Amino acid sequence: MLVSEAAGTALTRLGVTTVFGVVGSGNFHVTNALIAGGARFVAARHEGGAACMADGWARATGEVGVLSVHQGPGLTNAMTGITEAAKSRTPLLVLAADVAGAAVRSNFRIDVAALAASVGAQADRLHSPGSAVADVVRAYRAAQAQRRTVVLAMPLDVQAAECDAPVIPPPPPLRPCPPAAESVAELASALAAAERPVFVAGRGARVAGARGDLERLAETCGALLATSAAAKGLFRGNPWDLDVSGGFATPLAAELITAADLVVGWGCSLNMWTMRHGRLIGPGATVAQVDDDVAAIGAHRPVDLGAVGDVALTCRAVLAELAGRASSGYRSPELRERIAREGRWRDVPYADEGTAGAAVGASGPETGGGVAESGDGGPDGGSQERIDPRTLTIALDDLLPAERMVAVDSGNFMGYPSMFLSVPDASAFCFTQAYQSIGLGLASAIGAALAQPGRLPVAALGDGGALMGIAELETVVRLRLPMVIVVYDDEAYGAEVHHFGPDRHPLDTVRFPPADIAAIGRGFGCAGVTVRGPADLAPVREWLAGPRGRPLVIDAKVTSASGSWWLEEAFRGH
Ligand SMILES: Cc1ncc(C[n+]2csc(CCOP(=O)(O)OP(=O)(O)O)c2C)c(N)n1
Ligand SMILES: [Mg+2]
Repeated sequence: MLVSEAAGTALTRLGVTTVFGVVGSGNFHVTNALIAGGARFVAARHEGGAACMADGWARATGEVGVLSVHQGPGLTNAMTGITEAAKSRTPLLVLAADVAGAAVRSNFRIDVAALAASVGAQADRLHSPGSAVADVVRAYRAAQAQRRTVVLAMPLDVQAAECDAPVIPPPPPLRPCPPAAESVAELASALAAAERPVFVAGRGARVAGARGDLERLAETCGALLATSAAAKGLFRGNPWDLDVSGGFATPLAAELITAADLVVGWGCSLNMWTMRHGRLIGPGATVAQVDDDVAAIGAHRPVDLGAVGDVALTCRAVLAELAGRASSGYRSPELRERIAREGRWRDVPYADEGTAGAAVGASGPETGGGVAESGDGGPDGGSQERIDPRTLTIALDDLLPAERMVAVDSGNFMGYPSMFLSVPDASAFCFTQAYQSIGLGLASAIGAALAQPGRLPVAALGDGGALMGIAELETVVRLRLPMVIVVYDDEAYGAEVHHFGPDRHPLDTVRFPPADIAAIGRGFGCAGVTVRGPADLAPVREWLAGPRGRPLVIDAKVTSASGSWWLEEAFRGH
């Protein structure tokens, strides 16, 4: 058979069920071979979108995402999404068509390996017809076992050559690595001695499926529980859950983490976001870190104790070591009550800055009426009223079903959905912020939505990021995804306005005239509603009641008087 066919067949035999991409001549045959082998192909409208879909899908399933792109521009278009995936350690395989080795004058020629390496992805290649299947298997397994983003260059001449039908050797069973006994003993001693221990679990804890083990160990030593933003939702429902540590932390979480005498990062890099540049670590606190990657230990901040090992196995070993040394640690009935009372952002009082009435359910003109059946919220009418993004998000948190999948784009707005929308578990939060690119949120929401069809997908976007990634709105409509797309519309690159505004720089380059994003949504075939005050959310309630026959775009004209506190944190890193 042809190498292109053998590669597609091999991938479906390796377990590939879903492929995202944009098809051109160079990836046409391999994509069709994947489909013939039983995989589902999801056509995106831009390779940047396809890459984010594959990334979002991989995050929400835990499996290898697969992206198929044309040579040259197909790959360069996908690079921002690939970079986000690589920096997030998403297991992702990019099937990148490439010109033939001898085609030195081809206009499509780019240095695929250099491009991949420059963004932290691993480069691999179909080297010859005889090695092609082995090359595919190696690339796929590297993505899977090492959680790497791998760009597999597929030269056209190799793809068009004949090879034997693929024979795929079964992989040897790979087991997670246990920690060294000394590390277990050190960590157990530190926990036994701690009076106020806090666990901060990250993506590694989520990937290791360590929730139960961490909860049991935390119970034994009286630790409070928190997560990095990437693992938001991991301890959902646990009464000792402080939610996210870092810029998005509630005042209570920040207070309690700062007062800890031992902070243990579990599969968590303890980076500047999660630790607020170290300000969440109190003076004299001991910092410990557990990670299966030795390079991660101490990479972002000095640690007193480092244990190399799988998070779940290490946790279990420490628990066994602590037998008979249980302590109530940080936990007390009073604190439990405080967490229940003040533990969520929505419990924190704020002054509503909205101009159309502060309370949810307040009376006012229903500018978006009739959205459910007609899908037409009607013209906005040019009102100047604006809704406070906190009030908007709290109202949405109440309206949206608990079984939801939340994907968040980047920008000043991003803390509102991240802090005020709860998620049912860590796999229901898609947070593509490793590269801090705007414009990824909508497409990653599509991938995540396809991964977990039982949950209502919610894409939370800024107006800038929404319009940057708008091409994939057609994909949402075409796939009939019952998605809620909420756009925090401040008619600006708000992050830049708030970054430079205080120093009185001219801001014309980062401000825009009003755009009717609800009408743009309707143009794509969505229902569209403009929200300027709490009362305008009535059509959202109607849409949610069903039949949700088309996606819903909410153009929320939000107040944006001052920059957000988490953004000030971010700018320290610039
Ligand atoms: C691809 C890309 N281009 C530019 C930037 C710089 N940038 C960061 S936030 C931002 C503004 C985003 O605007 P919007 O999506 O409306 O969100 P807002 O900040 O207004 O809430 C820009 C341009 C970026 N992060 N990524
Ligand atoms: Mg904006």
